[in-house]
Amino acid sequence: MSAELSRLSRRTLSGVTTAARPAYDPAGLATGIVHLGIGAFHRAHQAAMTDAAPDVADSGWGIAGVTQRSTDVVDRMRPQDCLYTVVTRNGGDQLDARVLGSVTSVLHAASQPDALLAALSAPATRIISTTVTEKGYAATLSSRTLMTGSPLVARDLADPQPHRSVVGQLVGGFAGRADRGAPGVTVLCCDNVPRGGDLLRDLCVQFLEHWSSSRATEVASWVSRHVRFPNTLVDRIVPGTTAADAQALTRRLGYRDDALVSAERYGLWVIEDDFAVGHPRWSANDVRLVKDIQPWSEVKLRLLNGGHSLLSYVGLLDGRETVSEVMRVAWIRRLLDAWLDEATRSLCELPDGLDLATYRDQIVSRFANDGIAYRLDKVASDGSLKLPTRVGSTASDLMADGATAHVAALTLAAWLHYAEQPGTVLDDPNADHIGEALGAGGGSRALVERLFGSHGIAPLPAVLQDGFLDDVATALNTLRSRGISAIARLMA
Ligand code: CS2
Repeated sequence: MSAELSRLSRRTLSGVTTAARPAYDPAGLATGIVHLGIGAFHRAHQAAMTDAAPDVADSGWGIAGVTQRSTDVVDRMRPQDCLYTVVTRNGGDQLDARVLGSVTSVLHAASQPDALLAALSAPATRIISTTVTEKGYAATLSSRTLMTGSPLVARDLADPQPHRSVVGQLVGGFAGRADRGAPGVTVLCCDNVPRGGDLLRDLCVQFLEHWSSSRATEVASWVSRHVRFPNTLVDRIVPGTTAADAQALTRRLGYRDDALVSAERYGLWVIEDDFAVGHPRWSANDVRLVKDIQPWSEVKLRLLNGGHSLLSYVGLLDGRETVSEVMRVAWIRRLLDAWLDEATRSLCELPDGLDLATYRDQIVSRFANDGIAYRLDKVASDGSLKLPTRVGSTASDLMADGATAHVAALTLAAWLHYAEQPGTVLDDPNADHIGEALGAGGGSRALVERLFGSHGIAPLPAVLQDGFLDDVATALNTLRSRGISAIARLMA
């Protein structure tokens, strides 16, 4: 049926009556931001907040979105002049739909390296932002080091105009800016990586140290003088839009939109106020500018993201499919409460202006939102990268204080037990190594060591190496011998 409907574009925009339309003329919007990784999350989060900024058009804060290798987003957005709809729902049948015009173009990095480097080094580009997921930085997160041997990084290190890896693209852009005498630029890392701005700066510095170009020293000095890397925290639950969901929404909206994104209504972006040359006048409801991100990011990564991970592995072992579905299982809800208590106890400092009790209630109702279907297997992906920062950090602050971290231990054990189920196909950059570790035999403690030991696949800090890893092995033994119903009984 959607083939008969007109497709969203600048030509058809004036006919849209079922969704709010941009408050400015998208055709005249100039570009001031280049975003690496224009997936659903960016479109529903940073691009939506920038679209709503009152000076988006006057100050030229349009976004050139970059997709790395797949052309899927290009095919979805270019025929629509990069217009797309964000649908937000808080449960029930009510929805709020908005057409956004803040994306001005979509570039395909693999086939358009020159256009990419030109956009990154354009004098009008004042912000370069990234959402490429934890694995997209080609870094060992535990030691915060660039994987100089990874194929894309290695090729970029040998190239005077690097453009294949994310860090190579940034450095290629900086070199172009230095050449053109372009102004400085702010880099915003918008992934769930603690102190992601500091990480990206360190990775760029490491790249420059290994770069074969004779310009490496000159560009390094330009970067230290002209580039800011404030840390940020991003928060909005954005499940991928399923075909069935897209079809139902198309019917309600009355036009075809192949780039539509659905998300929850809640959205928050916290950014350290350290910009090289300005930023959009984002609404204070959307964006908080702060001095130090650390307390914000610890609260969110531990309570929300850690809670998500716990629900995903326990829920999958219990045969469930979505986050809102597991929230209706009474014992899992109680387990989430136990996690929220544990994660709260681990916090060293609370963010200024955040009411923790309200934030906690919000997490529970956001997870229970049945207006969005967030699949547990999506949250379960990339556990080897996600778990140390969400759950390992919680456990290490608790254990350093002499406290226990039982729910953290159970979460890690549930991940391993989920991974070893016969039907599981792990979506994780370390899937091969994890498969080998699972196949190596030797009992639960040995497996836990291969995963989380100091030289393991997802190494945890020294303070967790003894007692805590024993707790993970004990929880794994319980799951192996008595299954997930043992935990259900414990929480009854
Ligand atoms: C989730 C996050 O998939 C996951 O790992 O925990 O994507 C989460 O939905 C976002 O960080 C919410 O801001």
